[in-house]
Amino acid sequence: RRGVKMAECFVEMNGQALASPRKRPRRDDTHKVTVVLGAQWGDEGKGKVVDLLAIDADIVCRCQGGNNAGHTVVVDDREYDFHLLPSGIINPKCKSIIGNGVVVHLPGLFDELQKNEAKGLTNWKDRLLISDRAHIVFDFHQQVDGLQELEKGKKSLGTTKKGIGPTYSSKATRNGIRIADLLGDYSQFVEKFQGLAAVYQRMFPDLQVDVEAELVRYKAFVERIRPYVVESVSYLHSALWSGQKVLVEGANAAMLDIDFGTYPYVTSSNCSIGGVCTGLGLPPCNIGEVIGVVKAYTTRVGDGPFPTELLDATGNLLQTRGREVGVTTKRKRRCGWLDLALLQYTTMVNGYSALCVTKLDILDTLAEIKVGISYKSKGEKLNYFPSNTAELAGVEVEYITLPGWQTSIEDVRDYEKLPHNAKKYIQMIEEHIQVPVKWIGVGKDRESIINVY
Ligand code: 2SA
Ligand code: GDP
Ligand code: MG
Repeated sequence: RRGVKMAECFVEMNGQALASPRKRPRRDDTHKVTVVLGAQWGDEGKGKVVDLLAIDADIVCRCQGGNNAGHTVVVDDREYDFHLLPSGIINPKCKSIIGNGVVVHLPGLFDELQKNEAKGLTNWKDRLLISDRAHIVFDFHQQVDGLQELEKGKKSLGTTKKGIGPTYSSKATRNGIRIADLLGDYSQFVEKFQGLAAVYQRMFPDLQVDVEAELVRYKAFVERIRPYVVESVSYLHSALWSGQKVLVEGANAAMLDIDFGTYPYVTSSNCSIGGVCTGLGLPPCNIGEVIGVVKAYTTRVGDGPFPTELLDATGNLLQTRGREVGVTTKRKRRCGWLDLALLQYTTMVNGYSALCVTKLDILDTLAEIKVGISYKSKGEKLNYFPSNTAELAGVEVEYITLPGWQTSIEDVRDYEKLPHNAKKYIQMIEEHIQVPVKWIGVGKDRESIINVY
């Protein structure tokens, strides 16, 4: 059939050509979504990048995670922090979808809406959509998260205690409760809730759940959320077919991915590209641009190995200049040099088509900047990213040292006007990773960004 156009193709039966040509049904591989993913341990500035790209989008979707995430958008000196809501919600033209892969704490969602309304968020009621397949995070999931951390003692993961792990556990155990269950026959919801609460009470005798009070509370949520709930797979696909532009906002980041991250010091969802497909019901052929958001240095909040961590004055300087504090928990973030061995690994997993390097301005004052480029273990250079926590914790990092630029780049908007050494820093990333840097963040505000090409 090579060389024969599809439309001219004849269907053959028993070796005989049929008289009429037919149009073959075709796969929707033309309407592609743009994806924004964290390329390190989170807090790279995904919120800001999503806000920038939302200008051209009709729909912005979250596909995984819950209100453990904290995404910041700064507009006209007003700082918005989003946890469950896609950051695109502040664009009054964008619809926002909370996809099936997200875990939703309903009281948290309504608090977040109220707080952002007070800051100026408007007409969200016409634009917010929640998948009926999304799982519900109950307060007891959050309490269990705290109890599990307590039990682990020194080996705790440093979770946000938002109930993310326990809710995804319920989902995998198949006794989780979805939005569709809440909106269906209430007596069945009651049964499921009682069953789930009883399971956790058996596992954690100290857990206090006032089942009756919770059921009254959730009954009130039924009509509050009903207007926003959709079967999001059909909704999204018909939007794509009708030519709408869809942006996907990854939460957390590749190194926190349950499969590819620094397990067990990870979150409980797939925060890499696969989570986009499973968390929204999108086939890989509909994935278009994949933008990796990379902080110009590295941060991590919570426990777990961090090969380029700086436990010295430079680490403190990055933490204070970068205002590296958790958006959800207010914990100080650990800081260190940029790690290209790590970035190479997440590039393999996510297949970035472009990078956005954020917070380059935070490096402005440094005379010299180090960058980790490879790992050695037992004297041998590694050609893979260690899966074993102890091996990763024990690697020796090989660094290169680059000269700093020691001048403020905050007001630069044109790539050519960046200091020579700042351009060298960006070029060095491109050369190592072999992915173009399309944007460079030079400040926290919406307009503090350089569009490189
Ligand atoms: P969890 O709560 O079960 O998802 O925690 C498991 C690990 O995942 C990390 N994690 C995060 N890391 C960076 N940023 C996150 N969001 C907040 C922010 C964090 C905060 O934007 O600053 O406020 O502390 C986030 N969410 C989860 C977590 O630290 C654990 O290591
Ligand atoms: P996210 O979780 O990836 O959305 O990132 P967070 O919002 O948790 O953390 C990123 C922080 O850096 C926020 O306080 C942003 O306002 C800020 N930020 C983002 N990009 C830049 C940048 O280019 N320069 C500076 N100075 N701050 C930035
Ligand atoms: Mg964050």
